[in-house]
Amino acid sequence: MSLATFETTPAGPGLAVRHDWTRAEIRALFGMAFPELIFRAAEVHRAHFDPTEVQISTLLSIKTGGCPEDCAYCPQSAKFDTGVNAEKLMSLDAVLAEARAAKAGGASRFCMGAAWRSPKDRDLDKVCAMVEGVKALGLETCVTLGMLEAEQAKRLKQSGLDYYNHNLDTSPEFYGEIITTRTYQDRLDTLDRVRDAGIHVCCGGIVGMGEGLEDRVGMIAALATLPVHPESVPINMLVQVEGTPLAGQAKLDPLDFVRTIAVARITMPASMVRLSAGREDMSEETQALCFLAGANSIFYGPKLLTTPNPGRDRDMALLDKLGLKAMD
Ligand code: SAM
Ligand code: DTB
Ligand code: SF4
Repeated sequence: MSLATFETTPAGPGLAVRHDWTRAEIRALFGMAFPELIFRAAEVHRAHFDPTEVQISTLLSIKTGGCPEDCAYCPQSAKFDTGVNAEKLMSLDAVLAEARAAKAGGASRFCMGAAWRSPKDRDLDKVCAMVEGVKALGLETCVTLGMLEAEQAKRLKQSGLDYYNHNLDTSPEFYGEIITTRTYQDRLDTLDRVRDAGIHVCCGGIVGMGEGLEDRVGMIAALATLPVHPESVPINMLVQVEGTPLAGQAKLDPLDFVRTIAVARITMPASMVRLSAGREDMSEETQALCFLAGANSIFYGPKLLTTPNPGRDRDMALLDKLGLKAMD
């Protein structure tokens, strides 16, 4: 489909939520003149959201390191020597103390991550108790625990879980270069189980892993053609960690990161688009362009799961400078 056809989409630019995006259309978006692409994305953004609002989420690694998977980007894989030690699952009290602190710091959403291939049933009981406790504090809840069985997804739903994060990470073609211990189809199956259990889906990917433009096109196409768009789409810039196979990878041009955000916004107009990992090394100008291109969520607080994120003061100063406010 040519750009001209896209321009004449009956419901107007970006107002319709479509699931039939073709790679050709998505490629055409990536290939647009930068100002035109950003204008389109900003137009779609304001049709669905208040463009001056940004959701503030806090991340906590509830179970760090020692993961049996081989994701080439990840400092928590037991297969790479990254200096991240394997720890036990945190206690409920310790998690709730962190959640209270996150709320006091202005977060409205609390995301808990575990370095598992998939949760064991007895661990899932403990995570369900954490979800219940965090929700009782008035925070939105999200967990990322690896692959899930249908029954496990139902149990998480019963505990009140709002979102489950499970990323497709990249295009189906490039995926095998990054992960060999589970398949793209495994990921899609988990996403189906999460969706069927009635939990909101948080699903996105990583750029800057040495993928080509066509892989970024393929990643967005995979997300935007899901039968229901993920309600939340995290776009991560690879955080290069010494000891992982992707350390020393050529850096992606920040403008190509901004383009990926813009194309995610245009193709999934009603989803939250998260400017996720990679902000520690990102200029204020690049982040401002991401907000202009439709990003409306950030991870807030000095640590992601194991790697640094900008400090709270630095982020508050940036939001203030840009006139952006925290979403309730
Ligand atoms: N183990 C679970 C899984 O992989 O599904 C949950 C935790 S895992 C750390 C969550 C996501 O973080 C990954 O899917 C990946 O997209 C992102 N991630 C991990 N390491 C990263 C890095 N170095 N840079 C950017 N994103 C990263
Ligand atoms: C997501 O897409 N990004 C977050 C969240 N989901 C769980 C994780 C980023 C992790 C960055 C590497 C680290 O700190 O270990
Ligand atoms: Fe394990 Fe998740 Fe890291 Fe992959 S991304 S190695 S599954 S913690």
